[in-house]
Amino acid sequence: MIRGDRDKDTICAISTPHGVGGISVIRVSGPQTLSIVSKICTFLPEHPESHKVYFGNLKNTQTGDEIDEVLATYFKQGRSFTGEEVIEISCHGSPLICQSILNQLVQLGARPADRGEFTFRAFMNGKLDLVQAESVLSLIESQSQRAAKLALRQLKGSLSHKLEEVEDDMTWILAHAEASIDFSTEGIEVVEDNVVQVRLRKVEAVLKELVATFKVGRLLKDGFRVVLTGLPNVGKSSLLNLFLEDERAIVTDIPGTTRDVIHGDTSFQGVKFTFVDTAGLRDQATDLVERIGIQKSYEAQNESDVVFFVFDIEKGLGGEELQILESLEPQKTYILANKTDKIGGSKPLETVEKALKNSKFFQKIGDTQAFFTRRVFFVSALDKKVRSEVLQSLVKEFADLQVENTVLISNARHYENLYRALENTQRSQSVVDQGMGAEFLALELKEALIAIHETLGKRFDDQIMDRVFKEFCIGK
Ligand SMILES: Nc1nc2c(ncn2[C@@H]2O[C@H](COP(=O)(O)OP(=O)(O)OP(=O)(O)O)[C@@H](O)[C@H]2O)c(=O)[nH]1
Ligand SMILES: [Mg+2]
Repeated sequence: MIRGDRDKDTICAISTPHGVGGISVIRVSGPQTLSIVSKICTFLPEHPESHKVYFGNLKNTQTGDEIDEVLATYFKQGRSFTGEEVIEISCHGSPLICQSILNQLVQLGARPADRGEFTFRAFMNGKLDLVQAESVLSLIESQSQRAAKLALRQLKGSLSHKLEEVEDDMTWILAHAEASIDFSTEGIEVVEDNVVQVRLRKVEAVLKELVATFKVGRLLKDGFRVVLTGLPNVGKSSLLNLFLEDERAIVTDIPGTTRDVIHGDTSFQGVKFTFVDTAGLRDQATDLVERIGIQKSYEAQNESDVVFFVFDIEKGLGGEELQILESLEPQKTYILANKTDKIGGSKPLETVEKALKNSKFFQKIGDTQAFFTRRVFFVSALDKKVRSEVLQSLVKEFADLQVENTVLISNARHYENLYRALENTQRSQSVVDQGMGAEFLALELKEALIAIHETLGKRFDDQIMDRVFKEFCIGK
């Protein structure tokens, strides 16, 4: 993919979305930028000022024909996103115009950029560390306000700083451990074990905290996936429409109306939610289409963060309902007792509790009291207020961290690395506890440090680079 030996090339790409738009931006970066662009943008002065915009006609060098009226913004080396000399050409947003400008640039010696190559160069030139490079992508792709905020804070370095603190502590311990190895033959103790333990505990605490934020971080970044499940005709599709504020799914009083899986996105308090409606579950479905729908419904449940188990309060929680409930994972299950309007809006919590008491589902719940207060809702699909009541409680339970002040991890690569660092740190502690000697401590700590360095990109190989930059598209 991205190869180091081509890093001296001057690269170019369209950095705005492809297709027709008001304007498009073509980005050119590399040592030859000014000399190449000057040939088509003859209005540029010999020594343009950095961060200044120049206006003029962009011309075809062979025919002398005018291609477009453009704005060219100049960034001098060291003061651009990539760290190289950069010119951004804003032209009119026609794919044809963009393509002919790109053709011109390539003919004059620029090379079309690879995926993420601008960000890659920013990383190689020390403008960003790897965590920040990844946050550029998260920011571009963020689908909710909270996700965008999280990405922006990471771009500004919140996570990087925290990791650098961990790195400092690890380096300190490692240096002392290595010194101890050198002096061990002379019987000199460089640092006392308890001093090392204190530092290790500090590192462990920070890593533990970060690793634990991944669940929330990932939900903030990707949003919640909520699947509605239950018997046919209980009101799953009606509730989907209510949550999406859109008549997305067909609602009828015929059991077995929904057969396919229906998705829709919505956002609440800056968090993205994807709702998934599925076929009602029933054993006696004889229709092939419905049976396939039911199969898909089970698959959707497995892929979800949260399951809303919906039942009809008028019918109550009978054997069939309990059978479905027992197949669900309690940690991600919410119970929505629907159609309360039919029983005069009452909320017979005791009845639900009683029905659940003898079920296997109940036995799997740790804190049953908390489950009943937080996870059981009495709703009516006819009542618009239900949307905010239920979503509010989800946000509260999963995402109500002070996003502004908490450093969260939301990227699987970071999670894997930090988890690895945590394990090594914990092993380092037992090495010290057991008095196994500085060599063993150094060995474990080096591994932990490698994991931190790989996260920040202070150490990398092709595999790491590929994993990070393959997610990017061309022009970023
Ligand atoms: N009174 C009342 N009727 C409801 C409520 N929710 C749904 N219904 C009605 O119940 C019937 C079934 O609703 P759906 O939303 O299609 O139920 P479903 O669970 O998606 O059904 P399947 O797709 O067949 O599995 C429709 O006639 C709805 O109008 C509610 O809260 N109160
Ligand atoms: Mg339905």
